[in-house]
Amino acid sequence: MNRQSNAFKTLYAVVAIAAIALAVSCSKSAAGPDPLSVAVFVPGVASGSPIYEMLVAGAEKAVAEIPGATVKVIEAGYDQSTWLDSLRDTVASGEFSIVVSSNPSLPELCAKLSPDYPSVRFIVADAYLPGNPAIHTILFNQMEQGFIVGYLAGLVTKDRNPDAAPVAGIVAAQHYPTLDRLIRPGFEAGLKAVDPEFKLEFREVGNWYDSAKASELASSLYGSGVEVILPIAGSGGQGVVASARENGASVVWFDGAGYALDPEAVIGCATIAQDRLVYERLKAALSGDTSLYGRADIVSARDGYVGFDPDGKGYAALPRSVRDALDAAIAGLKAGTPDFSMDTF
Ligand code: RBF
Repeated sequence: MNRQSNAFKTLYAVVAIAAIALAVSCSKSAAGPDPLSVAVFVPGVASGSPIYEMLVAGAEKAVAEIPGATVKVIEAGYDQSTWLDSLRDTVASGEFSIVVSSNPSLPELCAKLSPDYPSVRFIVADAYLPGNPAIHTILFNQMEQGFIVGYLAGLVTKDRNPDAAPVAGIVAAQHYPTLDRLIRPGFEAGLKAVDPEFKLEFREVGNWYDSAKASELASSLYGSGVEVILPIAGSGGQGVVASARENGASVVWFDGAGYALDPEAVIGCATIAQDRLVYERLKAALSGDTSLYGRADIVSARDGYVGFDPDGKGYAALPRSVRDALDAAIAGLKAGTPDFSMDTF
């Protein structure tokens, strides 16, 4: 009898302790992570990819301006098959209220994890997913961005080789929807606005870092008479620049920081204001603006998020007539001609 009542006492004690532990852990998760704690999730490696370097810079600037806010940068590396697990580790740490990222494939991963981590909010640039109450996405109108450098590539090619069959190149890491549906068609539209006879040569590297392979692909294009190539290859794009330098040919660059790679080979850079965009959206979120979530915005040349950086030696060295024609085309684009505006993607 005595032994039995002791056993019951022990059982009660165990149940009571378990209940207290459960209550404590519940109250902890109900309180949730620090509302000013931010993770910047880089799906790749920041160095060498301006779109990611600007993501980090924009987020750090926003956090620096909000008293008490903190930021941690997490680089997930180039193996896309590991991104979901890295993102899960990030949100499951319980450390972060806001995860900021940039990549077209990210919203789907955020949407998968979100139901299990309801207190976490996601801001994803360079992406499009409407209607998820935990996720804000912003897409750049990259048809405009492609058009700007396509037009420049067309002008320069015709200026240097007026009698040759007009051709230009893209060296891309891989196929994905924004490339296939916006960047490439925009680039082609720019070329054809100069001369409807333009042909586009497209080559695929297979990853976002192999500059040796990108350089090989570029060299064979330059060797076949291509004058200007657009790399969409992350840090692999540096191989295209190296090949252009060796072949006395040219590169048009995307996103930002292009001229720093080579003062002569890089003749133009179509920009996105990713750093300003990330700064603005994260600052709003940290200031308590919850209206962002659920929204999928599209930003464009008209509102200044897509443009052109003229401040490079390679651009300054182009003939005046080419630069004037590009200026006119960019002014036209901002005024809506051609009209690449889009409400959805
Ligand atoms: N762009 C980069 O500059 N660096 C990268 O490492 C990179 N990785 C990407 C991975 C995936 C799966 C996808 C869909 C796109 C990636 N991009 C990367 C391209 C990026 O989203 C954007 O389209 C280009 O930077 C042109 O603005």
